[in-house]
Amino acid sequence: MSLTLYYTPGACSLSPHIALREAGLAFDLVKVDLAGKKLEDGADFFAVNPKGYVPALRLEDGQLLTEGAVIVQYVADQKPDSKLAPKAGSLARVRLQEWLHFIATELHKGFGPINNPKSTPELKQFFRQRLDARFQILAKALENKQYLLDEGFSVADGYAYYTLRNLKRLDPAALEQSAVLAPYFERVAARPAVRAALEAEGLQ
Ligand SMILES: N[C@@H](CCC(=O)N[C@@H](CS)C(=O)NCC(=O)O)C(=O)O
Repeated sequence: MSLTLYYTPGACSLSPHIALREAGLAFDLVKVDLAGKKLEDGADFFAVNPKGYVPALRLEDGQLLTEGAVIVQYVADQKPDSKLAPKAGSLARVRLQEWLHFIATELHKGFGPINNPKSTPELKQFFRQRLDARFQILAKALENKQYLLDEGFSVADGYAYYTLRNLKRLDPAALEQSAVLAPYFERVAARPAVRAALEAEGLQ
């Protein structure tokens, strides 16, 4: 059995999708309709992943791995030569985990209350300002740097790229006007593995 990534086009499953392609691993893609919780063949997605969300990665032994920030580290560790993550147990690895956790909890999940139709305009404004401040932290870290880790492109950059796509959709000017985040976004987007992932998901 080969690796299988359960994904939804443009969702946060794009991050492990990028990691799988950057690592050069063989894998299958299975599309999930998140609204209907169904696979393309009509199968119940909850039967695959009881959590009901993407990403989920079926491993070669049949186990299911969930949580994007963890899946990308598993993928990186399958191909250490691809240098998508520093060695497990090193402080550099903990720094990567620090970024992945920040991206997951502050950037990725920071969009939820802004996009939630039940949020009042005041709440949306509060969460929008907070999210902008969090993206400033990302921008500050990327000043004079190509990628988040000194070692070069890592799985954290693939995940950060996904959150910047969300920012671009929410407020294109916020990304375009950032002298740091705009070129970083283009730099990641130009990577062959990222372009291949976007094309496979039918995205631009
Ligand atoms: N804790 C999960 C959250 C993943 C997540 O938010 N997935 C979204 C797509 S970006 C989803 O599938 N949402 C559907 C739902 O929650 O029902 C992770 O970090 O991987």
